[in-house]
Amino acid sequence: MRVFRSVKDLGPLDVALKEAMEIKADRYKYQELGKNKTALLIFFNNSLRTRLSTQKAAMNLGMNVIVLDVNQGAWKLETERGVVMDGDKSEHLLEAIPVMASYCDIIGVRSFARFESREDDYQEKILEQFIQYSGKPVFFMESATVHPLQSFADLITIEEYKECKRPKVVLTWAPHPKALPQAVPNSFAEWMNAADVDFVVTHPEGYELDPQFVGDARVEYDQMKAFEGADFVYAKNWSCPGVTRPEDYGKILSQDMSWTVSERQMAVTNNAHFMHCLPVRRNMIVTDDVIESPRSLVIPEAANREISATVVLKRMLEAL
Ligand code: AN0
Ligand code: CP
Repeated sequence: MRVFRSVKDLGPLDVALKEAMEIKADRYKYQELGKNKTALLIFFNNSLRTRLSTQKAAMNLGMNVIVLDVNQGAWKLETERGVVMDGDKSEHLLEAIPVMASYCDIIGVRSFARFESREDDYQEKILEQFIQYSGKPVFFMESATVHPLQSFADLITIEEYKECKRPKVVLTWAPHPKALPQAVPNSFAEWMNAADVDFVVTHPEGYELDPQFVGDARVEYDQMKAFEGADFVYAKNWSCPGVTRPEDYGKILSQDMSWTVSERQMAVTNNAHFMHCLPVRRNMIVTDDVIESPRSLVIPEAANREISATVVLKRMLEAL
């Protein structure tokens, strides 16, 4: 595997899930694979889980790891070609990428949506430059539009906790005080469409996800109706994807607190498990009671980030 951004990059999901379970049973099984190989993890944005779980995954495989927080100590980077660099940015991404690549074998990049231009974000301008100019395998650690390591961990978690063959999985929008990216719901929708589940998306009008990710998934604007009989409830806030009105891209269209996941909605589910990628704002996205309930999977879900990252790095090491 040279690039990891989409569910398609993994190949057949049953094979990938088997590999994940094998690694979960013995996470050091491939500790010789990464000997004298270096992973470079580059963060343009904050992280707790991705940073720690991906480092741990690389160490499971015997790799060396370098972590760079671009905004803390590195030179401020210009990302647009053709700019006269007379401002506060000292270095251009076009030099920085090959320099960084020269010190490593595999590169992970976190670079969130900037919300300056829908086109720039959805064209993945930053990650595409890493793919083009690094000459190294690149995996996405949440880009402008996708978060595949999260969705893979979510899929592993659903596989572990499902109580029927084809569970009903509901992705629900929930309110949040800041405009958040669409990367998590985009990838979750993409992965659930590829998995053997009954998938439903619910959100207020105007929050329609990009068709390239949501595909033909059932969209239900009535949250209570969507929750009926659900086996898994996956909550997430996202800002306006700008599908129906491009001028609203990245805006907060609703802060309707009736969408906060509480016992009221959970009562109509099939005793559903609650999921969220974290970090989560309590009593905005989900009530204390629901996130603390025995049906909440937020901690095992986060723990599975180590497993999804180990599978991805293993696949990339095998292809070096
Ligand atoms: C980010 C987001 O919503 O994309 C990261 C989630 C993994 N969340 C925040 O910025 C709070
Ligand atoms: N879920 C997730 O990616 O968390 P971090 O932003 O803390 O890495």
